[in-house]
Amino acid sequence: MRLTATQLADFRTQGFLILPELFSRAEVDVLRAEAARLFAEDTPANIREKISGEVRTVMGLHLRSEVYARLCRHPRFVEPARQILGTDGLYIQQAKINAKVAFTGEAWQWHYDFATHHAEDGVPEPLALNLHVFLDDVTEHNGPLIFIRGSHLGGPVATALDTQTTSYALWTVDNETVAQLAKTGNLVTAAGPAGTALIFGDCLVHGSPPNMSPWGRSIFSVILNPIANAQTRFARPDFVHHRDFTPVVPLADDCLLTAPARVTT
Ligand SMILES: O=C(O)CCC(=O)C(=O)O
Repeated sequence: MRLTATQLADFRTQGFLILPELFSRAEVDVLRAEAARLFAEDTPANIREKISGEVRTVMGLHLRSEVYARLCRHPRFVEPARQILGTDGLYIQQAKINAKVAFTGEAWQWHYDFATHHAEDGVPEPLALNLHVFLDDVTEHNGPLIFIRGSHLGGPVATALDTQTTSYALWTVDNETVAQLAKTGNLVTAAGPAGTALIFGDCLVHGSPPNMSPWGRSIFSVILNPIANAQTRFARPDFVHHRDFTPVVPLADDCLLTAPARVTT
């Protein structure tokens, strides 16, 4: 799969792409069935919400599941990432599902990914790409991601470590900066049916509100980073920030539909 010249230009100016129907209903069904098994596991790699105790994030996916190991190497993710970054030397920096359980799923504060991966893991430059696929229909009601269009254009903005708001420590952007950036870029809700994909850059400011709707929301995320830009600090566990810099090699386009069920890597 190749991005068009228009998509590449949009990515550069907006900082993100929304790709409807990148994955089929049959592929999403495979991912959802496997996700149910992973959510039920009792492991430190399943991060729980501060208030409800429900699973908020399932981390280290590619180490726990053949299906998700394949998704991280899916050509519909890897080829656009190679195209945007201009290199085939990419590795898996992080692979997770972020869930927001109906009525109780908590927020993700305003942030951009590089701030945390730079401060906590010593990633040198804001080059990594975050690639998502919706495992549920995502609407304005069930806690969608919200992007500030073009908020990456001036480079990394100031951040501070927030260990209080949720159970997951994050370097976050303050309200004044968000207000300033939103004056220029405005806010864009990343919504769409299950199977929709997102690609966004390391300095794009984004967040998501709590889910007070009766509909759950799960989104898969893989961050691909150039091997030449790998972490220089190794304090966080492997399932949070992955330490294997082996280059991702794209698999066959039907790799999800041919995946053996319930086999761990
Ligand atoms: O799942 C969400 O709502 C937020 C995800 C996010 O901020 C990220 O993947 O960087």
